[in-house]
Amino acid sequence: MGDLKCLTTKEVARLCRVSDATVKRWHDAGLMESERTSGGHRRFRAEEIARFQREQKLGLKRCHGDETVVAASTRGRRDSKTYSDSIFFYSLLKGCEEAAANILVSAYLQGKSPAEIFDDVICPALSQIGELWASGHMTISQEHLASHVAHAAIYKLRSALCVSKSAANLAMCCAPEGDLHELPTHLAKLTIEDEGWDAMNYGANTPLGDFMKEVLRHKPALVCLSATIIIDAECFFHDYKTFREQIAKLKIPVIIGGRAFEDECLRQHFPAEFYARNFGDVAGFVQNLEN
Ligand code: B12
Repeated sequence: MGDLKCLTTKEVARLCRVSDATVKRWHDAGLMESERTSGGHRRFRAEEIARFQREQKLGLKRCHGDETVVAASTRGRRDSKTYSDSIFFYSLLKGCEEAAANILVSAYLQGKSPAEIFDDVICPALSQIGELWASGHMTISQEHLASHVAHAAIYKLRSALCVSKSAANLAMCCAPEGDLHELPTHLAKLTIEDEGWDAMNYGANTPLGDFMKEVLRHKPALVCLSATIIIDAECFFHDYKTFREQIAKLKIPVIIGGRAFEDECLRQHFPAEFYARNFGDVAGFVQNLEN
């Protein structure tokens, strides 16, 4: 857990999706506590805002369906780590974008790093969605809805993250041609940004040859390659060999990650400076690069 953060009135307003004046009114009515800076400005402790959001059910009001159904099913679950993790899963299932976003932002405000949120909340929930789909308990449409809600919630989380405006280091991320899974490279990008770097995500289904040209143009300090599914292994292997040769000349380190690379035999064909099992690994590698 990182340090708890203090928020300005404007930041609280943005998180709660209300005006600055509304936040001041809530504060003056005693609904939320704050401290004052030496200049007399309000500063809100993150856990106080998380409490307020939970109590006021902010972010839940646009949720579809019956929340009690979600709560009832959650009580029966024993495999999720915490109540909010399983609520996140049900928010995806039920298409509750606001609730899903609220859980992620609250976790962040309580001091979890983005990498921890990705590894502990988002990935397990999507794994469960994938299992339901694979076992025929969920239709493709339902899986699509859940994935879209996850994407939307992550975009909302990003708006709460402190992203450095002019970072010295750049990382470039992509997933290879044929792989349509968008989230891994997006999460890798956000993880790297949270370490104070700049990051560009070219996303899924990117031909490696094209990406190479971009890498040569921008000369990043790091390349992050994710593969969930490799459609044409022979072609990818061939393209990666050329890619790797070029990139080695520039001495740019490469991180590989993703479900496809969990196969150790396959991994041997893709030499890289680092194999990341999760986003915590990515954050750690970036920190080491800086030291
Ligand atoms: C959403 C989804 C889709 C969506 C993607 C939409 C989109 N715009 O992104 C769509 C509908 C396109 C899709 C299609 C398919 N999918 Co799909 N999909 C998923 C689902 C539910 C979530 C994927 C996701 O974003 N996960 C979030 C990532 C971050 O988590 P993760 O993959 O578990 O990754 C872990 C690690 O590998 C690591 N990690 C992952 N990536 C990276 C990257 C880096 C850099 C690092 C450091 C770490 C890292 O972090 C995670 C935590 O440990 C997964 C289920 C699941 N378990 O994830 C199935 C899943 C990946 N899909 C699967 C399948 C089979 C398919 C299809 C073949 C189905 C079909 N018959 O058409 C197609 C393939 C399409 C293609 N050519 O790519 C299988 C893959 C099985 C396998 N072989 O491994 C899964 C696991 C479902 C399942 N249980 O069977 N899918």
